[in-house]
Amino acid sequence: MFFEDTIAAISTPLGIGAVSMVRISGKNSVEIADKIFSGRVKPSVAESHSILFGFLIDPKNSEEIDSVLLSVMRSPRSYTGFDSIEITCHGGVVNTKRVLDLVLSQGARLAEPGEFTKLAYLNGKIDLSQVEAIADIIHAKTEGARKASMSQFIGSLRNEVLNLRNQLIQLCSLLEIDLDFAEENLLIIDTTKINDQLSAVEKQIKKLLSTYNTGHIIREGARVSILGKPNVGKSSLMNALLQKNRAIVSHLPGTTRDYIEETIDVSGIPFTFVDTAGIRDTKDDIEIHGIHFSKENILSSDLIIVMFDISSPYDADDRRVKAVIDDAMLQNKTVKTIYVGNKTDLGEFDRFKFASHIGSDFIRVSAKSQSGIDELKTKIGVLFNSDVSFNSPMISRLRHKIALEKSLSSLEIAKRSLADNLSYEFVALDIHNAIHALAEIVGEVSSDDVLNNIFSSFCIGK
Ligand SMILES: Nc1nc2c(ncn2[C@@H]2O[C@H](COP(=O)(O)OP(=O)(O)OP(=O)(O)O)[C@@H](O)[C@H]2O)c(=O)[nH]1
Ligand SMILES: [Mg+2]
Repeated sequence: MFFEDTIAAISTPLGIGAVSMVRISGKNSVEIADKIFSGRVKPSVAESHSILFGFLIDPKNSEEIDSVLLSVMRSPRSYTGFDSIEITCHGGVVNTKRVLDLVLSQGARLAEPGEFTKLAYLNGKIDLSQVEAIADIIHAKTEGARKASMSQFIGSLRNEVLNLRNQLIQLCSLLEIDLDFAEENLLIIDTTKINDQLSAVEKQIKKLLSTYNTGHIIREGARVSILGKPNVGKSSLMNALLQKNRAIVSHLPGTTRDYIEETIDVSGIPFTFVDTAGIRDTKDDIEIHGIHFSKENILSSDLIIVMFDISSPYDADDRRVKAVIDDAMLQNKTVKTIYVGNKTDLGEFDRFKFASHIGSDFIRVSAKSQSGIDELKTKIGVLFNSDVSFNSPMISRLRHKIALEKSLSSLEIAKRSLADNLSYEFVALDIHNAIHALAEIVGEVSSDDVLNNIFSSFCIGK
C-alpha cells in the first residue's frame, strides 16, 4: 500500500557541489536513521525538528560512509505529513549515491518523481493548486514566474476558488432548505435574488478566467517572431533585443535563411524572440524554404513584430509582407502584432503615409543606434500585461481554464433552469455541478490521469 512504504531519494541535483541532501519519508524513516547514524543523540530519541551531527555507518561492515547533518521531522509536522529524515551529506555524485544506497539497503524504497509531494497532497498537507505551484517554482524561468508561483503556493488561487465555492454552497443550501419546506409553504425564495447572486459568481469566475492569457504566458513564456521583407534590419533588431550579436547582419538582402531563436526576460516574462528569413518573391530554393518557416512561425507565435524600413518608400515587398501577415492572422486569431519602422537614423521617408499603408501606428526604432529599443520592450511587456500584480489570483494551466469554463457553463444552465421555472431541485443540481468543477482546481476531486500527469513533471526527490 502507498502509505505503508518508506521512500527515499536524492533531493539535490546530482553533481559536484558542497553538500547534497538525501530525503527519507514514511513510517520507518526514524528506524532506518537509527540503524545508519552514529552521533551523540539517536534520531529516535531526538526531538522533532532537531538537527544532529554525526557519522553514517554501514551496519553491514561498520564502514564510516560520511559525516553528516541529520534533521528529524516527526509526523504530522513534516512536508509529507509522515515521519521524515533529511540527511545533508558531502556533495559529489559518487558520495551522494553511496548515502542513498545505504538508506535503501535498510528498507526504504526509491521514491518516484514527485512522490514526496504526492504524499503531502494525499495526506491533506497541500492542495493540487499548491502542488502545481511547487513544480512551477522549481521550473520558474523568470522572477515574474517565481513570484506568481509563490503567490499560488501560499494560497492565492486556492482562496479564490474556495471563496467562489462557498458562495455557491450557500446558494445551494438556500434552494435545498426551500425544497424541504416547500410543502408547508413556509419559505419562498426570491428568484431574482438567486439569479443576481449566480450572475455575481459568474462575473468573478470570468474575471479569474481572464487571467489565463497572462498567467500561462508568465509560466510558459511568449514567442515573438520578427518578420519583414529582406534587409529591413530584422537580425539587427534581434541582436539589439538580446544585447548580443546572435544573428548575422549584412547589407545583402536574404542573409537570414533559417530561423534563429533565443529566450530573454522582459518585465518578468520569458520571451523567446525568433529572427526569420525576409519575405519576398524569390527563385532561390533555400530562401523559399526559409520564407516557408517564416510563415509557419506566425502560426506558432504569440506576437509578431512586423518590420519596415522607414527610411525608404513603402514598396511591393512591404505590401507582400503585410498580405502574408494579414492572411496568417486569420488562422491564428490570438496572435498580437506590433509594427516597427526601422532605420530612423537615416531619416524618415513619410511617417504618415507609412501609417496609412500599414493601417496602424508604429514604433520608430534604429536597430543600429539602439534608439527606441527600450520603448519597444516596454510596449511588448504592456501587451502581455506584465504590469499585472504577480500576487493576485491567477490561473496558468489549461486544466484550471477548463475547470472554470465547466463551472461557468453549469451556472449558465442553472440560470436557464431558474428562468424556465424548473424545480429548485434541478437548479441546485446544476450549481452542484459548478461546485464540482471548481473542486477540480484544488484537487478535492481528481482522476488518476490528472494526478499522474501533474506528478510526472516533478523531479525525483521532490
Ligand atoms: N542605418 C541603419 N542601418 C541598419 C539599421 N538596421 C539594420 N541596418 C543595416 O541594414 C542591413 C540589413 O540588416 P539585417 O539586420 O541583416 O537585415 P535583415 O532584415 O535581417 O535582412 P535579411 O536577413 O536579409 O532578411 C545591414 O547592413 C544593417 O547594418 C538601422 O537601424 N540603421
Ligand atoms: Mg536577417
